Amino acid sequence: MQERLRTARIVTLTTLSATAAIVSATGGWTMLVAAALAVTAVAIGGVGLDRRRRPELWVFASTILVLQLVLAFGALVSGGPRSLAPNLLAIPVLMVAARFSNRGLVVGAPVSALLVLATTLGVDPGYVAHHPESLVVPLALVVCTAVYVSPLVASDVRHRADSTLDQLTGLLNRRALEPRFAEIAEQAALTDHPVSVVLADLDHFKSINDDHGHGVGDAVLRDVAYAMRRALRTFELLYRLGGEEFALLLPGAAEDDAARIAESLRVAIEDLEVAGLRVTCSFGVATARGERIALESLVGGADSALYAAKRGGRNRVERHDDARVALA
Ligand code: GH3
Ligand code: MG
Ligand code: MG
Repeated sequence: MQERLRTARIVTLTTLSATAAIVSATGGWTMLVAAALAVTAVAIGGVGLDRRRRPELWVFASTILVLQLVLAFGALVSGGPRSLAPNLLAIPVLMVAARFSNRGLVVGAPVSALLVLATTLGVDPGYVAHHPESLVVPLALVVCTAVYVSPLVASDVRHRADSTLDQLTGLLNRRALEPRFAEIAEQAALTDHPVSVVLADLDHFKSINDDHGHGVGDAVLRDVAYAMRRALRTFELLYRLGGEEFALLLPGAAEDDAARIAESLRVAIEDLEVAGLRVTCSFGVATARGERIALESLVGGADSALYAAKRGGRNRVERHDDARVALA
């Protein structure tokens, strides 16, 4: 998400800085200082985000809240209720909605509204009494922005929740697996063709995150997914189950075919280099045929084979039958 909003963030900050520069040409240099503060805060706020325990809170405190305070400062030094600057306090409301959904709006919008009150009514109540538009216009902007953006954000969140595509890798996700498997199982029952499932789990992936940061971990996941996709044919369906775990659905593939395909993926990953790093992956293969092919038992078989591959030293392919022998 942080990535998706990068351009919007840069354009917004540039626009606000240009606004401050134009205002400072006639109204004093303090606005420029405010803009410089905002840009610095947002730039620092983005540093090392990957390694923070609660990146969301950090973004809120270092980006949204700082921007709100800087805009309020700009409103104060440019004339409080006499200035148009309190109107700008609607911008962080949009930013908080885009970044945090409606949870963030509940905090971000009231903060902007309070700052509008503080920079108008709090500075010169007499002026506001004679010019109520100096308070109600920025307040209306903040309220209407929050009210209008809220259902849009909610629908975006719902849309993403319904999506069958994994955002990071572009692969199909777990939600897409079940309905597709049901179709394949139905066909297999009619034709008596085998169905294989391959589970893949990257080896020691946690240490990549720990040693090089979450951003590098994500790049590795993207490149590994792409390398696997390229090594497969179009009807061999690859899913990201979550984290560094993938599933491959192979309609019509018997044990040997599935193990061979898994081996080609293992080699494709082994040959890959991402940001100077090398990764390996372990695979578990299970095959079923006949009338009653169940996703759960097939995935369960592939999972115990995968466990055997991990126990056997990783960077290898194990079959469910082999796994049973290995686990016995
Ligand atoms: P093993 O060889 O036994 O599989 O060891 P491992 O370190 O790969 O296994 P473990 O399951 O302990 O670690 C999985 C790690 O995957 C933990 C988590 O930090 C990381 N992870 C999960 N989802 C994501 C993601 O979307 N992006 C990144 N960068 N890391 C993720
Ligand atoms: Mg795992
Ligand atoms: Mg792993």
